[in-house]
Amino acid sequence: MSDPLTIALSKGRIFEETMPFLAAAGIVPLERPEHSRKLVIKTNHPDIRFIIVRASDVPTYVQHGAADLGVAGLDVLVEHGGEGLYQPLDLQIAQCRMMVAAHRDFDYAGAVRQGTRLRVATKYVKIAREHFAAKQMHVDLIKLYGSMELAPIVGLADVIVDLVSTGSTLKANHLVPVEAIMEVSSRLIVNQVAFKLKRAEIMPVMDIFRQAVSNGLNMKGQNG
Ligand code: PRT
Ligand code: MG
Repeated sequence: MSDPLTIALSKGRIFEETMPFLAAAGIVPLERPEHSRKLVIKTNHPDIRFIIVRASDVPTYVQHGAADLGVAGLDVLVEHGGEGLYQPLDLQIAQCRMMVAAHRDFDYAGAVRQGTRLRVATKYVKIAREHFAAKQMHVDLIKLYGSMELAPIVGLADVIVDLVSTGSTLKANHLVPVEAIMEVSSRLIVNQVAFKLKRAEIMPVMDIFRQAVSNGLNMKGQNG
């Protein structure tokens, strides 16, 4: 018997929105990550298991072959760089938008016009750096690991770069989106070496995802 295929997922929206794709092929987890502390989750399919890791660690596990496949947001993939990864499929799940946001009283357009040097707080340093470089704006990047919305309120930064889905987090903190950077959705990723060596095992799993995407299953699976 060969090793099971390992699929790296993060708990929360990625796990929840990925399950319908596999359920369509009769593959279901034997446990739910939110009800279990287990980080390795078996499925009813003897050759497929999940590992539960931080969203930003999914590409790293797949890159190094600790997982054969994974599901990761485009935000996470751009920050990671995509080395060693094959990205065959946009699953169109966990959709959101990378945006620049500022306090509602901050004159972003004016700052851009005047070439003001902005302080930008973000978890997405690479995306932010490339965005402002393309606009030929000089910025000081401040790396944060969460709660970016706080930074403009307490004067740590002029603007933030963060993901926005409903916009309610920005609103609750008196922030407004001032510029869109990119549309974000989650992708199936595959270890490039595994794709060659375990092609016979991986192709059927990729086909399950591909079929489910073309059937629009991602829309039914969305939980916001
Ligand atoms: O939470 P943790 O620190 O462990 O990691 P994570 O935030 O990276 O993981 P998770 O599971 O929250 O997100 C996984 C992926 O979901 C991300 O990499 C994105 O590709 C995608 N996604 C989709 C989102 C959102 N929508 C989203 N709204 N990720 C985060 N958010 C956050 C956003 O950062 C902000 O704090 O939700 C807040 C805004 O939401 P709204 O609805 O108030 O606009
Ligand atoms: Mg989160």
